[in-house]
Amino acid sequence: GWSHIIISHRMTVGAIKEQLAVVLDVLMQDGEGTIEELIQNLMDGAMGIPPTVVGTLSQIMAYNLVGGKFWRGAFAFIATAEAAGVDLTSSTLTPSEEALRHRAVLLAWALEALQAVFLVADDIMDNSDLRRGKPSWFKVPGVGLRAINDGFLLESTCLATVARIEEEIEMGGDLTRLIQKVIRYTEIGQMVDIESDLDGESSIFDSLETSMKFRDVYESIHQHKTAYYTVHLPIAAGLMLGTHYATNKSLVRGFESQLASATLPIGRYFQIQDDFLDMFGSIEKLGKPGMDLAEGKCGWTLVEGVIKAHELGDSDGVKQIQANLGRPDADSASVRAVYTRLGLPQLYTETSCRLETVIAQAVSTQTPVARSLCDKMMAALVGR
Ligand code: DMA
Ligand code: MG
Ligand code: MG
Ligand code: MG
Repeated sequence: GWSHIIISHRMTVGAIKEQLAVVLDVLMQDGEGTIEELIQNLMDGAMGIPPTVVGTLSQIMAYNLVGGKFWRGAFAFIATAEAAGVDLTSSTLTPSEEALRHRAVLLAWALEALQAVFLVADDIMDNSDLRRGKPSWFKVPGVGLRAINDGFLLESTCLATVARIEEEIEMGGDLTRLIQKVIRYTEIGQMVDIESDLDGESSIFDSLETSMKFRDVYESIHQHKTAYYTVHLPIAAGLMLGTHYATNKSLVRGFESQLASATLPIGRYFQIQDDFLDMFGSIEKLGKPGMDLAEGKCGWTLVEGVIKAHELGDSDGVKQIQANLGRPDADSASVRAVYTRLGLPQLYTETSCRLETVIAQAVSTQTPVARSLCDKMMAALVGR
């Protein structure tokens, strides 16, 4: 399993939790000031903007950027620091290290703004009422579908902030190209996610053979909608910024595909957890309701659940899942009981262990800094 590998890299679940707490402190130190700066970047060149608009923007950002785990931002910060070889959480930084810290904080918030766009849109598409324990942005009274433009603004906030970092230190556009690529893949993933929604009529219920075809579909969805922006982007973006600081050079061409051989499986691991917890986690802990059954999501839980039911010849189980899939009035508790009878929680543990071995292998071929970052990401995920 992963635990001995984490230990061999001297990164334990406890250690990463401590580091994340320290980093989050730094990132939140002047949250209001950072939001103000994000808004300045967004508004750069715009004229005659009423002050109320700025006030609304800061509400949008305070609501949608804060209150989550801030993992993506924290990992971008850690990656920047490790690539630069500077402890950016230290209280004694030189002026040039201080400038790097400031940019690492902005990068972290920019990536959280991007995460916020995807969540605002995702909750509209998935019909989710709750996010991070409070109403989804489009469900907030008075917001509704203007959330669409708010989402565009959050995306522009990310791009404008990254563009500014790149201009100031002459990074040459690598970071912007990376983010644009990641946005594109995430959008494609969300498109495939929506298009692949299933209901009781789906061929997944026909036979073991037809159900197995859906494995490739959810793997592709996971890779595109989640792995790029959740795991690959924070690490790759931080590496770009920190490396530029340390060497005044860009990373070599091809570094990203090498990195992706580890970050993408880690991202798929993340989304398998998300799919599993959608059915087996608690709303209190997750801060969001499980919508995947009612929405008919082609995810790990449904596909592996139906495959297992076919394998075990549990036609009653197949029928129960079929009767509830894609229905707004879906009875989660009874479907959860079917999944439990089929041994899905055990399968989840086995699948996670197997994927941990695959990931450990991919991580072992990375550069030392990338290896350390991937280990930390895994330690954080294993412990969640
Ligand atoms: C997550 O999909 C992907 C994006 C791009 C937000 P999801 O609908 O499973 O996310 P959640 O479970 O958080 O609604
Ligand atoms: Mg979704
Ligand atoms: Mg969703
Ligand atoms: Mg989910």
